[in-house]
Amino acid sequence: MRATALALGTAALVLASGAGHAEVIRIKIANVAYQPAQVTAHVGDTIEWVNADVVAHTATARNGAFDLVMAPNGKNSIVLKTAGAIDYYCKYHPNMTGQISVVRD
Ligand SMILES: [Cu+2]
Repeated sequence: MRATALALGTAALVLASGAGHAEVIRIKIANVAYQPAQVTAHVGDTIEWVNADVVAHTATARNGAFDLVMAPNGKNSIVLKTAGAIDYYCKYHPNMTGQISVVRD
């Protein structure tokens, strides 16, 4: 929805801002990596990690904001509450790292 609003121009973008336009951003986990490793999201958006590997992974925020476990072929999600950059990693595979840049609408 946000990309569509951008394509329609500034007036539409203003109308589209505010509550009710939260998105779900999916991050695939495959081959022991977050794909994509870096995403930009907005306050109110949901981040959903979908694990396509046959082993469990976590998404563990270095600032303590979240600590999720994704079972093999499982998924888990959070809703972003505050703006800022969040670095996260997998507790089982510390080489797995990702970042979410959370901005306000
Ligand atoms: Cu892992």
